[in-house]
Amino acid sequence: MSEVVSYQLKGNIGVIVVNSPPVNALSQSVREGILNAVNQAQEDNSEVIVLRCDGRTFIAGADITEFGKPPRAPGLPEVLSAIENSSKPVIAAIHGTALGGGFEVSLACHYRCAIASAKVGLPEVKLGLLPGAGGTQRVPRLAGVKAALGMITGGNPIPAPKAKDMGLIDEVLTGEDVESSAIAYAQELHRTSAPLKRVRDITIDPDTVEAGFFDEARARLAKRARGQIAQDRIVSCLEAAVSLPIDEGLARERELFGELVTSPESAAMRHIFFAERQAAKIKGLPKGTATRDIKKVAIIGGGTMGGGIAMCFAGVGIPVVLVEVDDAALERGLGIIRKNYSITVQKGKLSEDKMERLISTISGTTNYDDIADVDLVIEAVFENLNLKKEIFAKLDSVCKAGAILATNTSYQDVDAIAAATGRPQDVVGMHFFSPANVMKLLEVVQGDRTADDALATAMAIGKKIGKVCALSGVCYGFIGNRMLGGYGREAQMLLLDGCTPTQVDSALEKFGMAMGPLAMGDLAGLDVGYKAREARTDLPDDPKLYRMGTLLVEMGRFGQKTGSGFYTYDPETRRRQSDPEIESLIKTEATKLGVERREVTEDEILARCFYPLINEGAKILEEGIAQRPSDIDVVYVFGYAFPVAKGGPMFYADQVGLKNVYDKICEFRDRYGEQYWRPAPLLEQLAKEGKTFAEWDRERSLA
Ligand code: 3H9
Repeated sequence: MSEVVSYQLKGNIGVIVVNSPPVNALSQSVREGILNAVNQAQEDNSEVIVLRCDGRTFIAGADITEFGKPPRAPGLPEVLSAIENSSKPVIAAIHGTALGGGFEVSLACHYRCAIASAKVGLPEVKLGLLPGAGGTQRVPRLAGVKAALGMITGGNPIPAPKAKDMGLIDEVLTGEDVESSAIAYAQELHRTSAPLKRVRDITIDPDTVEAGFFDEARARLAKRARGQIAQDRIVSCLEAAVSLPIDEGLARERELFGELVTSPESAAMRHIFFAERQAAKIKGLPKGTATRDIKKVAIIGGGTMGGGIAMCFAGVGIPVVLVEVDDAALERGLGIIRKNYSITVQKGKLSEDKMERLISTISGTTNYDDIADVDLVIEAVFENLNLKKEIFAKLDSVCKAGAILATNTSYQDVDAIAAATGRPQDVVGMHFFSPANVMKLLEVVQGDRTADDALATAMAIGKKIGKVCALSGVCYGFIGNRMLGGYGREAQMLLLDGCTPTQVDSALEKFGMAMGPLAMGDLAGLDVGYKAREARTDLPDDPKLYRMGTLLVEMGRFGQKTGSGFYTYDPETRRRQSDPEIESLIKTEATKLGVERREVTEDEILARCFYPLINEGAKILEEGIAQRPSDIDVVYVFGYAFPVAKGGPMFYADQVGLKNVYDKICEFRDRYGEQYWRPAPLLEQLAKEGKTFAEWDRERSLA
C-alpha cells in the first residue's frame, strides 16, 4: 500500500507494519502510510488492529531531518487522531525503542504491548525540544505528574517491565517475536471484549500535585539548564495537563513545541545529534571494513586513568587484566577500582552483587607474559615518551600477532611510539578523558601506519564501551588539548587586564560551560599545567604568560587538593570562594608588568577565551587532523563540557559569523601581538568568502 507502510488482514486482525530503515522515523511518507492504513482498517473485516515495525526498532521518533523545513501533510496530530478515534481497538506492538513521536503514536493507541527487551522514552529534551504530539499530556494521565516530569525532563528510555509498572504500557509480551505475540494478545483482548481505552479520557486529580510543585521543579531544573530552555517549557506543559482540558493542553504543547523547534538551542542540539553519529564514520574507510575480535583486554598502568579504563571494559563484560610494576602498585590500583564501585553502591546506583561481578572481571598481574593472549592492550602510564617506547617494545615481544596496541597518551607522538614496535600497523591512540569511566569522549588517534581494520576496531570497541568516538590525526595534544592551549592562556591574561577570577569563570559559566577555566585549573591541579609548561620549549618568552598560574604554584597553592589556588575552598563542601589576597596580588603583578588594568566586558571574556579555540580548530581542519568541523564540536561537547545548547565551538563560530570572529582576532593581534593571535588561513579565507565552516565542509565533501 505504500513503500514504507503495509497493511494486511490476518484472520480478524489487521496488521499495519512500518518498514522505513534505519529507525522507522515518522517521515511524511510514514505518517501518510499509517493514516491510510488506519482508515483502510476501518472499512474491512478486521476486529482489532496491530501496529508494529520491521527492522531493529519500533518508531524512533519524528524524522529529525524534517525539522526546520516547511511542514508537509499529514501532520502527526492528524495521524494520532485517526488512531485514537478508530472504531476498532488499535494496539501498538513495541520492540527495540519506541521513542519521542514513536512512543506518542503508541500513546494514542488503545493498548500498548512490548517484548521484554523493548524500551520506551521521550528523549526530545536531548534535542532541545519537548514531546510535541501529546506526550506531555498523555504520560501524566497514565503515570502521574511526578513520574511524567522525571521521564520527560530526563529523556532516558525506560525498560518495558518498568514501563508496565508505571502504567505506561499494558502488557509485557512473553515471546520475542513481536507480531505473533501481539496477535495473541490482540485475540485475548477481543475475546474479553476489552473496551476502546483512550488515554485522553483519563482525568488528572489536581490534588495529587502538591502546592509549589511546579515552581520547585522549575527552580531545580534551571540550575542545570546551561542555556537550555526546554526543561522550563516541559514544566509549563505539565502544568497545562493538570489545569486544562486535554485539547487545550495539547494546543499549549504544540505552541511551546513550535517555539522550541525554531530555537537556536534546539538547532545546536540537533547538530550535535547528527555530528555524534557522523564522527563515528572514518572518511576513506569503506563501510563494513572488518574489525578484529576483542574478547580480552590488558591495561598497562593501574593509576586513576588505567583503573577508569578497566572499569569501562568490565562494564560491558570484557575481561581486563591490569598490569603494574609491582605488587604494591597493583594492590593500590585494584583498591582504587573497588573504592570507585563502592561509592556507586553507597549511592544506591549499583547492587553489591553486580559490584562483585564487575570486580571479578578485572584481574591483575606484574608479569607481561600473562597478557600474551589479549586482543587489545591500552597503555596508560604517565606522559614520558621513553617509558612509553620501552613499554611498546615489550608489548611487541609478548603480545600475540594481530593484537591491537593502543596508547592513551594525551600529548606524545603516536608514530614515535609505534616505531618502537615491529608492527606499527597495529598501533593506535585511544585517548580517554578523566575520569575515564564517566567521560563520554574517546579520541581515536590514527598514526601514519595504523591499519584500517585496527582503526575501525578502535572506533567499534569505543562505541561498545559507551564512548562517543572522534578521529584525530597525530599532533601535539590531538584535537581537544591542542585547541585548549589558547583558552587557558587567555583566561589568565584577562586577570592581568582587569578581571577577577570570578568574573572570568562566571562569564563562561553563564555561557553554559560546566566550569570556568580557572576553577577547572584548580580542580585539575595547577601544578600539572606548571610541570607541562616547564617541559615545553615552544612557548613565547613573555613574563605575562601564565603569570598567575605560575605564581600560585610557587606559593604552594595547587588548587583544590591544597585547599587553595585561584580560589580558596571550603574543606567540607569544596565550594569555591573568591580570595581577596589573590585579587590584590593580581593587581600588584599587573602593575609590576606594566599592564594597565581596565573594565573588561563579558563579551570580551568570551571572545578572548573562545576565539583561540576556534582559530586553532581552523588550523586543525586545514592540516587534516580533524575530519570535519562537526567532529571538533563533538570533541568539545563530550570531552570538555562545552554547552550542547551552543553546538560546539565550530558551530558556535558559524552562528557568530566567521567574519566577526576573524575581525576580532585581527583586533586582538594588533593589541596583543602575533605570537598569540595569528588568524588561521582557513578562517581568513572563509571570512572573506562569507562562508561558514559547515558550508566549507559540505562543498569539500561534494567536490
Ligand atoms: C520527536 O519525536 C518530536 C515529537 O515529539 C513531536 C513531533 C511533532 N530522525 O543512532 P543510530 C538516524 S523528536 C532521523 O546510529 P542506533 C541516525 O542519524 C525525535 N534520523 O542507531 C543514523 O543515521 P546514519 C525523538 C534518525 O541503533 C541512523 O538513523 N527521537 C533518527 O545506535 C541510525 O542511528 C529521538 O530523539 C530520527 N529520529 O540507535 C531518537 N534517529 O546511519 C533518536 C536516528 O546516516 N534516535 N536517525 O548516521 C536514537 O536515539 C537512536 O538513533 C536509536 C537507535 C536509539 C533509535
